[in-house]
Amino acid sequence: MFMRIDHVGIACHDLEEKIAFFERTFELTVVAREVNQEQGVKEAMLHIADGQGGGSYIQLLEPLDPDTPVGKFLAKRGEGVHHVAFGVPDVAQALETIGGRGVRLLDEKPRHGSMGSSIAFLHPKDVAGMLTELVQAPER
Ligand code: MC0
Repeated sequence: MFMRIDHVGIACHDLEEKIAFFERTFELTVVAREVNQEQGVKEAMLHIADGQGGGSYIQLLEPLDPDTPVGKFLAKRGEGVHHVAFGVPDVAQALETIGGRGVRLLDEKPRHGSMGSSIAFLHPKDVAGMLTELVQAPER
């Protein structure tokens, strides 16, 4: 079902400061930036490698507001790994299969994600405490 780790999402207070840190320290490059109002984030994708069905990235996330998923996470836990996203061939199909196995779906239908992807989240309490995202990369 999973083809690759698409990205690791990291919650941070100051996006520009963390981009500079990741570029300087790990020699990574920002390949996309986006404001996603629906998800309440300002984000940047830093490319790591190309994999099956798409790339893999570090995703830096700054909340647009304290009352958003990432804003609440930062207030409760501070900066750190917010979620892990796995590349799948078909998000809608994966949701149906995984939901049928008893995992709570935070999204019943795919939503808009980074770089034109379709995404959906699974409840962390049903996945060993890990907020899990499914990602279908756009057709090329
Ligand atoms: C909350 N919890 C987490 C967590 N966030 N556990 C692991 N990882 C996280 N990131 C835990 C809390 O500690 C708490 O456990 C329980 O889940 C309920 O959390 P809450 O603080 O009461 O907050 P809720 O219930 O309002 O929301 C949590 C939930 C929410 C995961 C359902 O954040 C959500 O729907 N997230 C999916 C959307 C999202 O995260 N969007 C932002 C990234 P205890 O034990 O304390 O009860 S958007 C994105 O990344 C896009 C742009 C993309 O990739 O393309």
